[in-house]
Amino acid sequence: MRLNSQTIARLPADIARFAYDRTGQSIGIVHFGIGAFHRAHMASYTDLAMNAGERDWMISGVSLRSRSVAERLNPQEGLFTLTERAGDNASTRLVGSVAEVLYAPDQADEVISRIADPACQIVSFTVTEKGYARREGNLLNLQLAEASFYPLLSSALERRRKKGLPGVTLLSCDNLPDNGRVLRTLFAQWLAARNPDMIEWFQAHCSVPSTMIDRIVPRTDEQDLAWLEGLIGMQDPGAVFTERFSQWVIEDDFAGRRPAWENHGAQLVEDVRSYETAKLRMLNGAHSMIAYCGLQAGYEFVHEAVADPILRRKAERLMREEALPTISPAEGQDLEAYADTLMERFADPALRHRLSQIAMDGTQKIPQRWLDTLVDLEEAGGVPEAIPTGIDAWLWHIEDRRFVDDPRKVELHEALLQDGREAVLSLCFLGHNANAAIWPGYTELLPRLVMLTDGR
Ligand code: CS2
Repeated sequence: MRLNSQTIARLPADIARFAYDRTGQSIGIVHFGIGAFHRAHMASYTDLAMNAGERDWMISGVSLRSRSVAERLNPQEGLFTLTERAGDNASTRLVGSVAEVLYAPDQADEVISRIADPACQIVSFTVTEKGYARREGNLLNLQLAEASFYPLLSSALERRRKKGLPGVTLLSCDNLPDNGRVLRTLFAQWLAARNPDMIEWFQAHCSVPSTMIDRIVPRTDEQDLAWLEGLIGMQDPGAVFTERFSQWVIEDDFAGRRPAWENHGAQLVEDVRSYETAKLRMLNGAHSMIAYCGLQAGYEFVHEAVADPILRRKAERLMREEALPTISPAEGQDLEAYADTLMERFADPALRHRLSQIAMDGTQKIPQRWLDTLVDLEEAGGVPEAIPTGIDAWLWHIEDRRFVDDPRKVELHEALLQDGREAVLSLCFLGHNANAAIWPGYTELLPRLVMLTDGR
């Protein structure tokens, strides 16, 4: 038996579920990149909002590269369970906010018409760092952008303009600094190159707020699915598993309507920057270090790596002595307490968060997680120690071909073979000269990076 609208009635009574009628509701959100992270985060907040009586916030999920989520969710009409784990406790609830999953390469027309529908208010994104097709210095790589969401979004917004419809809010939920500004800048570059007539309308009618999103969502595996089947008495291949913690800080700048997510734990603020910097440099910075150093030490999961006193000390040092001093907290933001909570979250064995999941796409993650910290720390006269160990472990990681999952992996290996580690650092973190001019801090950083990681 498989989860769907017919079998819901046979779920055990203690599985919490929504009370709203899904069938009469319009799609108010189109989401690019409907992976586990979106389902455990934004889809959950939106489900709670509809459960509290709001209407027409059903989500149309779009997959850009793989059919897998569509194959898991469409046969069950978008329904899935969300399990929160903490220590020995787990609680499972049914989420109803996803209406469908479209596979963009086959269903471009459907994607465009969902966004160009008057009911659509928000287009959101968790396409990962590489999905933005961004080169150093916030420049768009047009060729890579072609295979991402850019052409669909641009055609859909053009259709809205032609129909005389209002603009939409573009909501990036990816781990990039200033994600709203980055998306606005890159999309404007796309329009300038491919659809210049649209630039003015886009700038005048659409808003692109920044957000900070935080929830650890390990990749679901067979063991999780088997456990769930035992609990609910049916199969749910769309299930997601996460921690209890969840945070969402959103810049309050919407072009149209939005769900009252703030009634369900989200914070709507004027400026997200200090939250975002703390999250990227402390949480994600420590995560990447734990991932590369942990793999190097032979561990598989985050909780195992932080149980190692040496790695734990390094993670503490990275967060408290290297990242923390570079962040100016917002009023009421307690960064020491934040570091305490992070260590607790990392240590929870219930999450079974694989180091290899975090280690992927290092070239896309390291600049905002480590290099920005290094630049600011050195400027303030601080001496980094944990971050260079992390860089060294990342270099070890890419030297070992078996592990590497990175969009620049071919270039990385070529640089490594021909000119060694220094060439890799300069290739990834300086780009060519044109970009070095845009990231001046990094030009000075290179010789330091080489020195810091040399001979370890
Ligand atoms: C992780 C993040 O995979 C990774 O790179 O660092 O996905 C992390 O779990 C989330 O940002 C937590 O909010």
